[in-house]
Amino acid sequence: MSYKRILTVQDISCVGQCSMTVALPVLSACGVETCVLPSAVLSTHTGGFSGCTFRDLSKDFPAIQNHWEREGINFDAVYTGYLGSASQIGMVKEIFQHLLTPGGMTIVDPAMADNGVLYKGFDDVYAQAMKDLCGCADIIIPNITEACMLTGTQFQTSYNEAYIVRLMDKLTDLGPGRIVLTGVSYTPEHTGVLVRNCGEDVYYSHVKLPKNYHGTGDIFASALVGAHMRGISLSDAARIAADFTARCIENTYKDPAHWYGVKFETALPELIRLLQGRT
Ligand code: PXL
Repeated sequence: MSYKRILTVQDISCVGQCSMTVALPVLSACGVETCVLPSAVLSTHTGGFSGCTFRDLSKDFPAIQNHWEREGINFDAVYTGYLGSASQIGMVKEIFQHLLTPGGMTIVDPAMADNGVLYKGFDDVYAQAMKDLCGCADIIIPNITEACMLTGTQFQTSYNEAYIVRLMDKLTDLGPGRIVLTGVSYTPEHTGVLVRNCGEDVYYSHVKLPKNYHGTGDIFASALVGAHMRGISLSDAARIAADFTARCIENTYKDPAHWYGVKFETALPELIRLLQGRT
């Protein structure tokens, strides 16, 4: 297996088991060297705690990028998640242009919304800037809410396959070569992911567990990116990431005190097992 180096750009939510605090361990478990650029530091994530602190780190980006360029540091992939501000998104585009190895990959999880609404602190200007970033990416990993916001589509809680295919077509029109749409659920008992790879759609579904948690989108995206960086095809990486995420939820939902995230650490051995012998 070749050893790849990735840069992930997302926030540090100090408490909450999401974004950077899951991306770093999950990518490391996948055997990928993981460098980090924190977009912002928050005391907790914004979903369920009240009064969290927020420090945008955009001002540090140019100096960090310059230093890396002087050192000749570059990356096989840049993977972005929750970003600090609309103006920071422009800085991320600079990073895409200057810090990738030739043929390096850009992967954008437009982490900004769920259940039909934007996360606290984001607005239309941010959503428009994210749309622009998605247009520059090789792979995007939106959920259905984000896909609707990126494409100006009315969000629906119930839908059919034609609605989802139309959504995928509109996402394709934005420009990314490959799309992994998450949370695609055609029956109440199942949920899944739809992967569009070079015009071909592959759907993978599994049993829906009884609770939703913050951070599971980040866990899915990190495992997907880590598995794909090992050389596993995007659709197989999506299966592995979906099975891993389901296991994280399974290991958590019976503990009502653990409401703010999933106990992903307990499922890391399962992720490593799913990857074994694959590359
Ligand atoms: O998991 C997405 C996420 C990441 N970072 C922060 C968040 C959220 C979701 O609410 O609030 C700070």
